[in-house]
Amino acid sequence: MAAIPPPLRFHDRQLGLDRVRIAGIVNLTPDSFSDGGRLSEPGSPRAHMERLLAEGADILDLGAESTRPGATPIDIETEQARLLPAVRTAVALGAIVSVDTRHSETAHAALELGAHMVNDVTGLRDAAMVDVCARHRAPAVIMHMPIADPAVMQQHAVYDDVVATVTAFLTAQSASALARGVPQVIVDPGFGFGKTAEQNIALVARLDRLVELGHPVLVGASRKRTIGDLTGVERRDQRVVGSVAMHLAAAAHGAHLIRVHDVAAHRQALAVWESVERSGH
Ligand code: HH2
Repeated sequence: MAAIPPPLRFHDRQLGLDRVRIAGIVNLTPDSFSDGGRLSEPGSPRAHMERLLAEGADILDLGAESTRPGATPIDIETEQARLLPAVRTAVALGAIVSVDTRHSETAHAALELGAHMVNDVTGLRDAAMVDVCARHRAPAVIMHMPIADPAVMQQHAVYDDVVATVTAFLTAQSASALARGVPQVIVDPGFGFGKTAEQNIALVARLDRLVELGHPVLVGASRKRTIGDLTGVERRDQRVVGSVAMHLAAAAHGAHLIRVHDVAAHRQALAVWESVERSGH
């Protein structure tokens, strides 16, 4: 068994990784593929965040720009107008707040408001994003995508060896981020980001390769296309069981954090799975 990475250290607290931690997804985008804009009505994000926390989310991951395949990008002003009020609310609720953004200006503004960490789906390719995380002493999620553009990423799902390519990218990006002052990094294979179902499955099956890097590992498969492909379930909100199964497989292969829409279902599944894992038998 690989050693447990040290706790995530934030400006006002720590989060131990001796058990699998749940990041609850808060989509503040009108075109989010999973929530279908449900959260775009005023007043609703707060109730949603309260529910995720009550269900046992360890972290809230707030994002305002859809990164679904083919999504159109939004400008920074629109992103911040959607995101920052929710960051304020999440901080006031006492949550550990992760901001899912690829814009360093937005990450900076959110961290100034008390957010705890940055989740960058473009894998800290932007030097300004590295500087913001370093300056705020904020841990950062480095996710793999083959090209830093969700609009065309599916055209880049071509790898000689997807596990080797993703491992090499995350190794290089983490070393460079740490060298430039980011205090801690979390690595993420980028399930569904410029990858086929088979490639996503390979990455979970060989998650040990990422665990060996010694950083916390995050997997986000929640309600994604691959879960639909594997189960034949078209409706995203009906992919909960498939998502739980994929995340338990990820946990069995060493994931420390999972990013999910359905916190209660995952909390229940982890309670049962961890009872066996941790029983010492
Ligand atoms: N997946 C999505 C968004 N952010 N961040 C990390 N670290 N890992 C992921 O796998 C990941 C992510 C896409 O999922 P979702 O939030 O459900 O959809 P949308 O693109 O509409 O935000």
